Amino acid sequence: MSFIVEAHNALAAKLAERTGFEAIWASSLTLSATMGLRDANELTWTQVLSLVEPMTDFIQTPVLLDADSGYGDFNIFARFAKKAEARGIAGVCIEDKAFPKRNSFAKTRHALEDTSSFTAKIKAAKDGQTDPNFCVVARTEALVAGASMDEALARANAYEAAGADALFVHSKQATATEIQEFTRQWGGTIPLIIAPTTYASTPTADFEAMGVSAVIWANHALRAATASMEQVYGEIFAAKSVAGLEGRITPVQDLLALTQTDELLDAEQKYAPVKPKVR
Ligand code: SPV
Ligand code: MG
Repeated sequence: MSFIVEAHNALAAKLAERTGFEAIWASSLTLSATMGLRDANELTWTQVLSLVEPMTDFIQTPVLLDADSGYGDFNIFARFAKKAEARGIAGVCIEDKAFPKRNSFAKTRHALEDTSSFTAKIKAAKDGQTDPNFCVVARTEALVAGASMDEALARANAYEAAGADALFVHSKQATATEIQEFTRQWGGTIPLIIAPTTYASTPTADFEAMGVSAVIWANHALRAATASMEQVYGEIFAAKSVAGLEGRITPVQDLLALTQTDELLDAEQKYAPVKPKVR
């Protein structure tokens, strides 16, 4: 089983890579949140690409980009997928929600897109790719939207038949019961991906036993960073001082190292050495 973790910027992606994660989830929820936006297609697709490009520039680990419902029809999504591939993004994930989508955990109605429009997006993106390793992951939100298990299974089968490289089945339940039922009934052959955010207490070994190929921990880095920033802001504000923080926060030298400042200093010696003053 593979483990994919969320990153919302290049620095987070680098930390995830250094930790050893096999792939990065460029989450629409967390990318939007870092921009002060709702996870509701408020970010435009060109903004999404601009936000993810520094991640792929900075790491070698594959990035799976959360492309919401594809930002439009088959044509828009195929264009998006081409641009993503050109920027070194390993794969794009699209979900079968109507545009504009809402985050799966937003307490609202979740409208599904009809299967034929959605499969057209999968086919157009697959037909348009030039790198054979580029992936299109199809995500069904049927269970999130309150549709039946049969509907979820029928959609999953249609997405596999349309050429999806993997299937992501999402659930907002507090337990893995419906995911378990889905995996029991689904006869598909493409890898199965899940994001256990609400059913996080299910042991990972159970997912493996269900035949899940990859788990996405979809938002935990930004949530950790948010909690940590709130804590530190609170302490600084209360103390009107930063005394006592060193040792508990990342040293400045570590930030310089993370962004390979040494490499710049070496280049400086080579290309722009400080010349001794002529007197
Ligand atoms: C995201 O991380 O943006 C996702 C997963 O799409 S979820 O927030 O669970 O919808
Ligand atoms: Mg998303």
